[in-house]
Amino acid sequence: MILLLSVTIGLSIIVFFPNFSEAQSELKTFVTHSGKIIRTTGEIIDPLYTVSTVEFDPMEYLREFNYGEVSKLPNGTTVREYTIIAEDDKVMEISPGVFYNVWTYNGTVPGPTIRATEGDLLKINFINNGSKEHTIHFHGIHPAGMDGVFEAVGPGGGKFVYEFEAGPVGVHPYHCHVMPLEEHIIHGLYGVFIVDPKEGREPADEMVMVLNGFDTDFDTENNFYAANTIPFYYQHHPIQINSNELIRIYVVNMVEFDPINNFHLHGNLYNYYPTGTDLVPSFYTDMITLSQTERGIMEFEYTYPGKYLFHAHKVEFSEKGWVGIFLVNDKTEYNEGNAEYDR
Ligand SMILES: [Cu+2]
Repeated sequence: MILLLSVTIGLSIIVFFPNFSEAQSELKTFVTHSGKIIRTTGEIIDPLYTVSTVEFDPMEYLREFNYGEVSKLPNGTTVREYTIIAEDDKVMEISPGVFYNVWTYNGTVPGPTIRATEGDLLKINFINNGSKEHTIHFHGIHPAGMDGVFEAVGPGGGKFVYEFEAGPVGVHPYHCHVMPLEEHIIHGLYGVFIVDPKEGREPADEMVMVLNGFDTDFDTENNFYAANTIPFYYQHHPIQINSNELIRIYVVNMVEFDPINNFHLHGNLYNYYPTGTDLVPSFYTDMITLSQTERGIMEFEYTYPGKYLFHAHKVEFSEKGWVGIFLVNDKTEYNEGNAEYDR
């Protein structure tokens, strides 16, 4: 009981008097990659940030789409309204024992996958609850004042409403566009924006993969790479799919520092639609190379059940976390009596 009490008091002191913990050990001065001078013990990134950790489930994120709050204008136009809140004080255990100060949209890295149909009117209520200026810059077509570059949104509850028509059809990134840009992106202020064609796409098992990396020691080189933030996650938790079922992946490369990333699929080839803007695939391949914010749509079906790797063929990236497994279930067998696999 006494132990519990002292732990509680200790924690309260750290929460309410953060300088108290700093005073306990010697502070050293470091220059970050963006030129900022920080003082830290070096043991943890920032003693202020040790009290909260981000919960993120890559399996949930994979197939989660945010269609917003839907309403109609008198002329029949669909309006989709979203609320996105930026924060920059959270810590996430991005790999066992590795804690990193993530900057988040709606509490996660990546932020929510915003989805709409071409021509819908989007209203994005942006609130900046961070300690620095942030914005949302959407890739796509919109008026200059909605670009999230020259309209910095102040910290501590600053607000801005981004309003534009969804377009063009495809898969686009969104990210903060406040300088130093690299710093705002690598900390995690990005997400995916999907614009569906009016006529829709063929039904498929759809998923989103954001290829990202983390520079945990601020030397402008990534220490970890991943599909959807957690290194090796889909290797340890294979993605279940069905044979003879169309799989559609919206893939976006958000890796900074390294000029290229790539996506190799085992035991199969995929149709690839760069940026997803064309409804006819440009390539039939098992390998695409992507520069920063380059993205596209991959479509494939597996004929043979079993376990298949997918990974960066830039081996350094796959060995540092950007690797996963598709577990292909036999559709025939599953249709005959294993309904629990049905999605
Ligand atoms: Cu920012």
